[in-house]
Amino acid sequence: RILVTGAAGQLGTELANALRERHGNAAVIATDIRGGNPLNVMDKIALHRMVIDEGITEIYHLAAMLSASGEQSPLVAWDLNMQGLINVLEIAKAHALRVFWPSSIAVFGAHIDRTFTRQFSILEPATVYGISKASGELWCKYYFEKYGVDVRSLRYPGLISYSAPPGGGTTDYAVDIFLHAAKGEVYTCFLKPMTTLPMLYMPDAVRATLELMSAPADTLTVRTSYNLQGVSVRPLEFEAHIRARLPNFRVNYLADFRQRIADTWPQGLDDGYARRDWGWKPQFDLPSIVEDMLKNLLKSEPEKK
Ligand code: VAH
Repeated sequence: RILVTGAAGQLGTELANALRERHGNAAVIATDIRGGNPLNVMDKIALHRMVIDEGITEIYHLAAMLSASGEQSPLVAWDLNMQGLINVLEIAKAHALRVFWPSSIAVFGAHIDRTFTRQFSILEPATVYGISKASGELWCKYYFEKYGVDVRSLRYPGLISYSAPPGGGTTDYAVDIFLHAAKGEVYTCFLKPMTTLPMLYMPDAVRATLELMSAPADTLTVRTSYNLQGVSVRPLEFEAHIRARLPNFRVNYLADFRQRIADTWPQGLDDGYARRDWGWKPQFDLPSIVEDMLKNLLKSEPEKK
């Protein structure tokens, strides 16, 4: 059976649903720090008990604190992101479990080619979240090489989705902008209009994850974490594409502390290793993302009286 931690988050919600569709509801144990099936990944005993009691054979370990929240509580973010992962890797070693763990473009910082960031570039993250993800990648490679733990990882760009609200990410403006547009509200964007960031539509991110996890182990040549590129977009472009569909939509730009975080991140990634090793290819471009987001959000918006 499959354990999903952080299953109430933006990615966790969708991955848990996709895994249920693929393996059946009974095959997936979706947990989060709160909710019906509470699990604190910092509690190694509780995690171990759940793995044994539920007959877990695979863990999607998504519980973590994202970049913006992490900058508000650096040591809490470090503890959760690192101890949570090490607890999972230790239990995976003891029970020969397969593991998926999300990394992020946040592992990159200074001294890289930001427009086309290669798979093996210098990792010099400027956020605690990025430091924890860069360290986590090295821990994953260590447990793979030293103990044979089959742990796999993806460096996600910003994720765009409409089902679960994002929590504390610097790229979350790319979700909030759609939520405001669908409600007919003005959106105040916390990044400057020309801030280019790599983004990925959630259906592409979920498919990439399931494709990576079903690839034969001997075809994978990256055991830190695979770069993944979707579309590189600026807030101004989201605004223009949304306004083409909703002519009254307006955006104000008021950069905050998250601008400094975004300015350290890549604007586009070289995902050649993912394409070569397991056939990765995104299916959504900016127009189709805008179309699908608004179609789903407007469908659920009560008609303006
Ligand atoms: C964040 N959405 O903004 C996450 C992600 C690349 C960004 O890691 O923190």
